[in-house]
Formats: sequence, structure tokens, C-alpha cells
Amino acid sequence: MPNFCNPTRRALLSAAAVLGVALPTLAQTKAVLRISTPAVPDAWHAKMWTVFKDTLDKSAPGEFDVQINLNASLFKQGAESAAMARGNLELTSMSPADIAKLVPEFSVFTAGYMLRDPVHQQKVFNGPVGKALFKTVSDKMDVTVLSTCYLGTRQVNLREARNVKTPADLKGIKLRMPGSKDWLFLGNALGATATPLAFGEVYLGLKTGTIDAQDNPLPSVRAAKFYEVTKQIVLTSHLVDSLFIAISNKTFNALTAAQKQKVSAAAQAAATYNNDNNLQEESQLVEFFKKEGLQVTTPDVTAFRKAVQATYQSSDYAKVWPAGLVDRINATQ
Ligand code: KDO
Repeated sequence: MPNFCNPTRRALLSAAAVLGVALPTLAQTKAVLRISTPAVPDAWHAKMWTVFKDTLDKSAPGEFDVQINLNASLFKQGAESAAMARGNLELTSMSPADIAKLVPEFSVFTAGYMLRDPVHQQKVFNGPVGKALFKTVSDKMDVTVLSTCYLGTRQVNLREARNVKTPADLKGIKLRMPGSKDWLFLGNALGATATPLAFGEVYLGLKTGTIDAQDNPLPSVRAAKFYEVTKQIVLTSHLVDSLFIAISNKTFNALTAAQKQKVSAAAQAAATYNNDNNLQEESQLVEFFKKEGLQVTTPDVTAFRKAVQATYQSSDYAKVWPAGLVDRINATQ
């Protein structure tokens, strides 16, 4: 009979036979869960993956090999969903804009001033609106959304300080946005000139002046150290931002019912850890940035909200949003 063992395994098995010991862990095949994210190590939505791994190692010892790849080291930002579809990646955290590429109605969550606050966000995604949309996501993208993370509320962060009260005050500002059309639309709706750039290139872009500004939640500004190369944060609060922990259906469906439950619970633990920390830190960071020498200013948020909402309403976006969806989101309490 042919011997299908690889040389290492063969050597181990003969050593084990000589020593008379069993090799139980070798006999077991671990399910490999590769994770890819552009998040920097100090971000809560990077650290949450360690919570995911630790939770799973505890609840299902020896059953999973969780491999965490930060800083877009495995796949570049925005390429994760395609990698999952090709079978090269098992898990990631997807933005609404990533989903909107294949599920156009999901673009409703890329729109500025749509979700009111983090509580509204969790209620929308954990309620009937989220349930129906995640079913479509599963059908069209072949991934299962396991939990919803609060990335934070996005603010405008400028390289040089200026008086910003309304969108007109951002005219001509090269505002870096992640590189997809939904993000760029948001940047332009804010009154700026949206400029696409990967997250990993933003620090240098701000430092050298190839961009004038970027937008991100305060915890991301802290974790990626953008405050070192900028002078002002304008509290526009234009997007209550989400990330969805998602696993490929091929991987998820190959698990036993007990494993599915444990993976889902680990994803929930990760999201809770991220959400609690992002919320807590967000409430303290204005002081931190001021101490770092930044101006933190409050614009006319009503003027921003009106202009941004009007831009979306008169655009093609509103046409792809199913009738009644915005009302259902607004009515979610
Ligand atoms: C960004 O590129 O600005 C963004 O905040 C977009 C998010 O969807 C997410 O990809 C995030 O970057 C990365 O995880 C880095 O924090």
C-alpha cells in the first residue's frame, strides 16, 4: 500500500512508534481560519481578532488554526471579499462599501448621516432590517455575517487648520477616502475633493502633503497616529461607521453545528470587545488630541447633515435603495 505521509509526519510517526507514545493532535485536522484586515495592530478592531482566536481556542481546543494578518499584509484593503470568493481567505471584517459593490442596496449604509448613533447602528443590524439584508449578502456574496462592529463615528482630520463651518469651507480640500466609488461619493458630498488612497498610505500622504485631509473615527486617528501629522479635527460626525465580521459560506457550512455556534460566539465576543473599547475611547480622545496640540472644532453639523442628505437623495443612490428602507432604518428605535 502506498504511503501518503509527508516526510516530517513519517519521521514523527516512527519516532512516536519507537517511544511508544500516541500523537493525538497530529491525527486531528484543524480548520484553518485565515483573517485579513488593513487595521493597524493598536486598533481595537485589530485586537478584537485576538479575542476571537482566544475565545475559540478555549471553546474548541485544537479544532481551529486562527491566523491573523494585520496591516493589509495578506490582502490589500478592499480585496478581501474577492479573496474569500476565490477560497483564499476565510474571514474578514467588511465595510458597508465593500458589501455595496455586490449588494447595491447596502450602499444605504455608506451614506452620510443615515445611522444616528452606535445604539441605532446595533439595533438596525441586529433587528429585522439587518436580518433581511444579511440574507441577501449571504446569497449574493456567499459569506455569512457573524457580528456587527462599531468602528466609530467618522470625523474630518486636516493637515492644516482652517475655519470649517459648512461644506463650502471644505471646497478644494483634497480629502483622502478609501478607494471605492461609495467612499468617494461621501467625500465629495462633504464638499471636499475626494481622493482615493489605501489606509496604509494615509500617514505618509498627510506628512508629505499629497493629501490635505482624511476622515476616520477618533480611535482610528489615534491608533494610526494621524494626529502626529495633522493640525485639526472637525467634528462633522458624518458617518456612524460599521464593520461586519464575515466568514465564507464554504468554510462555515463545512463546520459541525457545535463549531458554527462556537465560531459565532467568538465573533460576537470580538465585536463586543471592539465596541466597548471604541465607545469608551471615543469619549476621551478629544482631550487627548488637544493635549497633542490639535485644534478640535465643531462645525455647523446641521448644515453638513442637510447638504449631505440632499446630495444622496438627488443621486442614483436613492434609486437603488428599496422603497421604504430608509423609513424602516429611521423608525428603528
Ligand atoms: C479607512 O480606510 O479609512 C477605513 O477606516 C475604512 C474601514 O472600512 C476599514 O477598512 C478601516 O479603514 C481599516 O480597518 C483600518 O482601520
